[in-house]
Amino acid sequence: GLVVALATLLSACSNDDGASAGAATQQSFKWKMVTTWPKNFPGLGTIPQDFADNVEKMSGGRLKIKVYGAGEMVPALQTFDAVKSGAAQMGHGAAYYWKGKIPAAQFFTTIPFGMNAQETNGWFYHGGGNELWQEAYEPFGIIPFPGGNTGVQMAGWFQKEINSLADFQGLKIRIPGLAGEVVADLGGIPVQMPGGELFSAMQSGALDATDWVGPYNDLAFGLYKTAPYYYVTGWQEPGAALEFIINKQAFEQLPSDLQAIVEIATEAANANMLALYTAKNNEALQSLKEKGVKIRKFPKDVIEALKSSSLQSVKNLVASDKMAEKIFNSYQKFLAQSSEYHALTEQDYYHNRSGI
Ligand code: PYR
Repeated sequence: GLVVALATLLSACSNDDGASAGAATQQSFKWKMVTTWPKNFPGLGTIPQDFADNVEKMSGGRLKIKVYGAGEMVPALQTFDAVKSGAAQMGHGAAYYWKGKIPAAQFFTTIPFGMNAQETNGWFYHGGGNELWQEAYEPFGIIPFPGGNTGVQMAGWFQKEINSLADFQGLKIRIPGLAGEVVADLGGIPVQMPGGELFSAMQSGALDATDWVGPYNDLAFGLYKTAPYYYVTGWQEPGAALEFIINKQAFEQLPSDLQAIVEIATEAANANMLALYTAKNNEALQSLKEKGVKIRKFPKDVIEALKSSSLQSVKNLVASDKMAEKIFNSYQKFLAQSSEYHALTEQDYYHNRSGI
């Protein structure tokens, strides 16, 4: 950010006299933000809208950003391409949706049995994660910023109970990211699908099961109407990080004060989303219980199999992709230290608090 800001400032000063450099900083910009969520979807969609409103207010109207829901300008899963081409200056989504293009991007959303939200934010901002993320997106002319986190998710909605590993055989489940490889390894059929299509795919029987987010967002989509069993233990998404992505050329055209406003507004959005989910998931869980949803846990041997297959899937990814290997080395070191520390603190504290 700083280097880009300085370069912009220097070129403004060297090309123009003082008066026009001053005028350049008063220039106004209109941006488009495409997203992978239905327009104003609770949290995932409303936080990017809050971001746009904050930027407009803080810039005195010099940067106006119009937010588009999935399908309004481009389909959900074309968000990255729209930002890359410059059709939209920015986007909001999740890095693992681009795993077909950038396998290493999966580390920047979530890894099965990996970091939680708190750890992910520590790694992003103070453990080298953001720099690696920028490096991974550099070839696409895109600058990423953390864009929120849902906290630990739920494992999802299932038409039938999972009593043993055999129940994964042939199971058609919507599940994003590396968890898809895990499900395939256990004999299931993973499906990549944007959130807006889940309800009808479950209703029609095209899917036997689906993950989405957690009570707050799953209630909003009415997924409890499509399957009786709600599995806890979001093994697949222990803290899904979302992303703001910005076309690099568009960002570089902003004067340094607007660049700073954009960057700080992403930080506000990132923190506020986790706070929102921390509050709303609790309330929504009570509503789902009142609706008679059957909450289930996977048997221990299923969790163990998911875990060992997850570790193998990470190994396969790392072995097949140089950038993934580089990111993994940083991620793994941070996670190992954090696991040790959190075993002594968070984990011990939750254990002591249980029953209150
Ligand atoms: C999902 O697509 O599953 C998210 O958690 C955002």
